[in-house]
Amino acid sequence: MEFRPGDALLVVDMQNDFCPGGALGVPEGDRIIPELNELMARAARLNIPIFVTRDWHPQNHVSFRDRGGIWPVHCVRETRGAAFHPDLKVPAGAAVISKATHPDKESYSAFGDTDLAERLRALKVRRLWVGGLALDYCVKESALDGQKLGFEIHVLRNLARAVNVKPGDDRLAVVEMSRAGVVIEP
Ligand code: VGL
Ligand code: ZN
Repeated sequence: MEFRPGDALLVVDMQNDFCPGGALGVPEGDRIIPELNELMARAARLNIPIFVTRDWHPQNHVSFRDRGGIWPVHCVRETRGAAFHPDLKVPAGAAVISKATHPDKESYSAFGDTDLAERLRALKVRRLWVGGLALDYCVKESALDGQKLGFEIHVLRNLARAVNVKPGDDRLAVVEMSRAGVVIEP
């Protein structure tokens, strides 16, 4: 792919807890880091805005099993598990977007309860390239929301990995995004 003016790059939840060995490890989640690093470096050189999200939960977040949710405790803000993977090279100018910060609200989407849409509009962004974790949760919901908000969304399939709670969730996510008008890039 090639960046052009009006583009932005969104790197979703490349945090320790979503990588193998983490509290909610996504299979091969760390394998996409080198290519994401290259892409972020390329975007930075071209002055393409970069947004890097992080799941940033309070310790009593509603998505955790001890509160009736479906997930183990993960990405508790300020903890090691919530930190970006140490190999991820976030360029100096990138903006960090923290999401799902409210104890009683789940938000898989990078657009939920954040100012991401406003910031993209302020930068005159029309097209958004998306990669990261997890394809079947936060990447998918961010892509669907972005599309609804009027951005042209391109998901970089090879720069994302799925949790696959059920086998095939990755394929379902791709179908759902395609149907909504999201472009799935190889
Ligand atoms: C995510 C499960 C729970 C994600 C966040 O980033 O995809 N998945 N919280
Ligand atoms: Zn979460």
